[in-house]
Amino acid sequence: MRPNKADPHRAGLAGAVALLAALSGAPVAHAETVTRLTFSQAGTVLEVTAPAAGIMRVRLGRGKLPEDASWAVPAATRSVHLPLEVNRSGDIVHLSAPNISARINRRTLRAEILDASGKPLLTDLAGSHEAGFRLRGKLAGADHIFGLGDKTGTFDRKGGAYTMWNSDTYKFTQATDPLYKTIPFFMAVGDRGRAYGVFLDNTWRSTFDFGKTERDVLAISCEGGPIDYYVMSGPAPKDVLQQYAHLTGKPPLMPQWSLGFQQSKWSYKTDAEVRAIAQRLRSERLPADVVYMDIDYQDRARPFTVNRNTFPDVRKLASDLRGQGLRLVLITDPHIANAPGQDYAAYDSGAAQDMFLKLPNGQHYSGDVWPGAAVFPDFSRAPVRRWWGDLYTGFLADGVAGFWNDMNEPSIFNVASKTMPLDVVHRIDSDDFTARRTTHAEMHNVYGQLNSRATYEGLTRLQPDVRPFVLTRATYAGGQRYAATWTGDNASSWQHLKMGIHQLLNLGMSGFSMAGNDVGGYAGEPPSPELLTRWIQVGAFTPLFRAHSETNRPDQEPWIGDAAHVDIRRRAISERYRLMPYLYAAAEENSRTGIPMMRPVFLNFPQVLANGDRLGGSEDQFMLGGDLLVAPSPTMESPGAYKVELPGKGWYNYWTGQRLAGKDEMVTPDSATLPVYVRPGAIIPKQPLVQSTAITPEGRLELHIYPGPNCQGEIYADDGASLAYQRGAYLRQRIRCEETPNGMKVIFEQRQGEWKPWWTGLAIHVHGWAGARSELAPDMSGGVLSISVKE
Ligand code: NBV
Repeated sequence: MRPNKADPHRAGLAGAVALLAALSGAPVAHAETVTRLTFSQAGTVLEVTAPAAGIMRVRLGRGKLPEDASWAVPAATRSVHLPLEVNRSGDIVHLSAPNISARINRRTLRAEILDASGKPLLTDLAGSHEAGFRLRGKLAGADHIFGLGDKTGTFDRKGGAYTMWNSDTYKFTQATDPLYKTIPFFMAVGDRGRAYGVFLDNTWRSTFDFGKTERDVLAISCEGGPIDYYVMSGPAPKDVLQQYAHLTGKPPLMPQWSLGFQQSKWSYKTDAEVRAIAQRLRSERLPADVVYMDIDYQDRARPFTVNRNTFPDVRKLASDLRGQGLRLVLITDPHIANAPGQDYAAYDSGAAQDMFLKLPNGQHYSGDVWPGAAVFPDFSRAPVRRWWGDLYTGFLADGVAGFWNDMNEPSIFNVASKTMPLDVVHRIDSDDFTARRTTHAEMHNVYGQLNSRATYEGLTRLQPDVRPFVLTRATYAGGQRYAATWTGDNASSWQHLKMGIHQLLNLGMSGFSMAGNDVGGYAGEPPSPELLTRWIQVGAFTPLFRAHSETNRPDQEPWIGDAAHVDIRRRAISERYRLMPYLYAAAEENSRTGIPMMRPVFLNFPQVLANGDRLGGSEDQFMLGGDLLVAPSPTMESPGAYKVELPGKGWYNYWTGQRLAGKDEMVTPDSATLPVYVRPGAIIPKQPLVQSTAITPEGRLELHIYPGPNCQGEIYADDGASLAYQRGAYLRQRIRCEETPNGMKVIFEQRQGEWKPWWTGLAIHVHGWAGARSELAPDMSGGVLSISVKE
């Protein structure tokens, strides 16, 4: 995509085309292969590199190339330049790297990126370079567009236009845009799941128009910053997500407890209230791992303080909760009270070390938030992030397990813009950026990401062998390396429940797998018992399962309402704990590959996309891992029957274990059961019910086998909390099954890793086969088990 003031079609533009640099050393005129190609034409410079197979990077600038630095793509990834094979024919220079190529017109500098077979993916149309820039491109084979983070609008972004500007959007709706996060990455998916991706690494305010204004034309407008984009050639949707993860990073494996049920509310206001919540979770036998403390635990809403009247001893509270298998997560907002001379350590140490953002006149910028007037750390400086990280020392010593970075768009009260003035000065001093001053206009969209990075890096430094848990509201591409996220201030409505699923699916396709919605809804009218119940049922199958609601609302904990509802909710939460080995294996896979835990059906089954516009009937379904398909009603609250279309024949009903006779199923909604199906060929590990991941299950690991093609599953286990798994203390084992004339062989492949898991043996359940059940000794070293029972 080429922006240019000059008309790109005008013939005879002055200036010879120069192939400026060939880092391989050989002059291009005589070389077949280079590692970087730079073109210059009429004052515009364009450079093409291939940082990995299937990925092309294009940078373009007026006069010179933009700075080669990024908050999203680490330097080590950007500095790899694969060899490019160069072929020239007239004005066209064709550069090929493995699985991707680019065609550059050296006169117009128009770029076209092609896939491995030479089919165009993104074709540059003329753009412009006035006041920022505008890129236009033709999107080939883009029946559907996904990604762009948390945005609502429609699940499939095709035909829509979206703005990137991190915003505190209380009670957002389907029409609200922008929202909290900026992830300028999307994936285009066409027939039979042929996919490619585009990532514009630019933090400035921008808009993405996917054919809304001009049919089939992608238009990206940016208020400033570099033209620096990557095209990923797929070809499968999973390949694109792995290519994007290669660029922007895979999420760390989070502590296993963060996959447990998390109970939050703004706010549990006293030590006694937090204890009562913990007690009630246990007495109601509602499995849970986390209780959150929102802003009211603080002294006058000042971050990194505690109100000692209401919370006299956080250390004792944390330790007593731990005794009940519960961990504490505390909110720590980025706004530090502007309170000089008041013995407020976070302010005093920050001011003394010049850590806060300033106005152009050199004064601290001060804006109103919870503590009243507040100052803001300049997270674009590495020393500031270090100082911020150290602020967690006390809470860690108290035994607090995780931290919640809210309000980091940053959100400011009492101003129309809801954020800080654009001329606030940031002093970038980080990574491979040139140390320089810039304005908030450049840093706004990355402020939340850098806030969560400071927290994550601080926790890692302070407790090097403990996996951090950080939850952030705002972020930028690549922020998955530091934090989990949630979709902010949703409302308690059926529509939000449905929309929230689409938000999580798109977040998963934007690098953020560990994401959740406030279960039950945060704002508005409180949820009806039915809505709360269904939300808990759905939430139990989403990666981050956190119930949360705003202040001054009736209680919304899972025990609210009549016993029948509480019972359904208890069963949903308990089922998640039984599925923990499966869930944890999906989290580990995500951290290793970038494939999200929660996925649209087409990610696992691209063939559902064969029929053009539709998503194969899967618009309102989602998958957790590779084997479970969750199918709530498309109308959510409606009692009407609906058809569940499954990707192929022979799926199983998760709850009954029965195999479906046909391909699809008519379902009549029933509040007690959320329809969930299992892939034929799945092997799902489950464990005995425990009330917390802190409790080691006793007995056998269950392996649920659902006979079918491609029969396989995986077991993954480690200590759930430390980094010992990186030093070999893990267990990974692939298990396959093969049907034999009178039964089945279960094949345990060679185990990897040294970890000794908790189970004393395996209990094998073969579904769809009457009475097929078998117990076996805990020999996990590999081997074959024969089961000879068949209906
Ligand atoms: O800290 C209070 C709330 C929090 O409960 C919520 O989850 C955040 O999204 N926070 C917003 C600040 C509320 C501002 C009105």
